[in-house]
Amino acid sequence: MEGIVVKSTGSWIIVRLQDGTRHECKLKGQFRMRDIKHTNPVAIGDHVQVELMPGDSHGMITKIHPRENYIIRKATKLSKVSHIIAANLDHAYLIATLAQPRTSNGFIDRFLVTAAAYYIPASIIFNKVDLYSPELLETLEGLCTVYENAGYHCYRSSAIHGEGVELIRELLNGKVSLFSGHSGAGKSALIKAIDPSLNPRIGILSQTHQKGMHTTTFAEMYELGSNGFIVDTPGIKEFGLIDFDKTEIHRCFPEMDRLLPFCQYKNCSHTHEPGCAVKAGIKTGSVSMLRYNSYISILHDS
Ligand SMILES: Nc1nc2c(ncn2[C@@H]2O[C@H](COP(=O)(O)OP(=O)(O)O)[C@@H](O)[C@H]2O)c(=O)[nH]1
Ligand SMILES: [Mg+2]
Ligand SMILES: [Zn+2]
Repeated sequence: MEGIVVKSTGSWIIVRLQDGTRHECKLKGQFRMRDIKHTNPVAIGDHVQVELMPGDSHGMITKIHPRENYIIRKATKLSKVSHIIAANLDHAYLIATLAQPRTSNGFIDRFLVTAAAYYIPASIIFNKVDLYSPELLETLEGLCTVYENAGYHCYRSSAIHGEGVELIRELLNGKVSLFSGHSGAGKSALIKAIDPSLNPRIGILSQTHQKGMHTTTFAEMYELGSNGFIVDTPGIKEFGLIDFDKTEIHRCFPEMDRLLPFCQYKNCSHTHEPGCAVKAGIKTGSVSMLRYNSYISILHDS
C-alpha cells in the first residue's frame, strides 16, 4: 500500500495511507544503514510503500520512493551529516516576524537561498502584525518591497487576530507546504488559525528572553481539511547547504541571477570583477544593498 510519512519520532514512523488511515510503522532493516549522509533514512513527506502486519494496524515500510526534492539542516553545527527536514514539498514558507523574537534579514536570506538551492519555491509570511508599532509597519513595508523586487511573495498575518489567514489558507489548498522559522515566530499558532480542527502545540514565549520554547520537538505533517498538508517544524537555527558549490550561491538570489547575462564575465561572482551588472544594479536600486550584503556574508561563510 502507498502512503506518506507524516511523523517520525525516532521509534515509530507514522504513515498516512491513501485511504486516510494512519499507521505506526517500522523501517525494514536494510534501509537503516544505507544512507550515511543523513541521520534519518526516512523523512516527513516521503512517499513510501507499506506492508501492514496481519491482524494488526502496525506496518513495515518496504520501499521509499525517490524524492522530488527535500530540505535539510545540519545534524550538528560542524557535522557533515545532515538531517532531512522534509521531502516532496510544493512550497516553503518562512514564518518571520518583526515583533519578538525578531527574525533577522540574514536568516531570511539564508532560508531563501537554501530553498532555492533545493529547488523549492519559497515565500515569506510576516506574522504577529497585530503587535507592530507604526514604525515597525513602515519597516515591514520597506522589507516587503525589497523581497517582492527580488522575486518573492510576502504575506502579512496575525494568528491571533486572523488577519491574512484566509489568503494563506487558499495558498495552501491542495499543496504540500513547509512552515519554517525561528521558534516563537508563530508557526503552530498560524496552523491552528488556518485549520482550527488541528491541535499543534503552541508555545509560550519565555518572559526573560522573549524567545519561543521548543514545544515542537519533531517536525510533523498536518492534513488540512481543505485538502492540503502543512509540515510544522521545530524552530530551526540553521539550514544546511551541504555539497553546494560556493560559486553557485548567486544563482539562488533571483535578482542577481537575472543580471548575470549582463555582467562582463560569464562567471562573474559580483565581487571584484569590472563590468558587473549586479554592482551597477546596487547603484540604480534594482539590487538592494541588504540582499547584496547577505550574499557576501553567505559567500564568506560557506
Ligand atoms: N500577538 C500575537 N502573538 C502570536 C501570533 N502568532 C503566535 N503568537 C504567540 O507567539 C507564541 C509562539 O507561538 P507558536 O505558534 O508556538 O510559535 P512557533 O514556535 O513558531 O510554533 C505563542 O505565545 C503564540 O500565542 C500573532 O500573530 N500575534
Ligand atoms: Mg511550533
Ligand atoms: Zn557581476
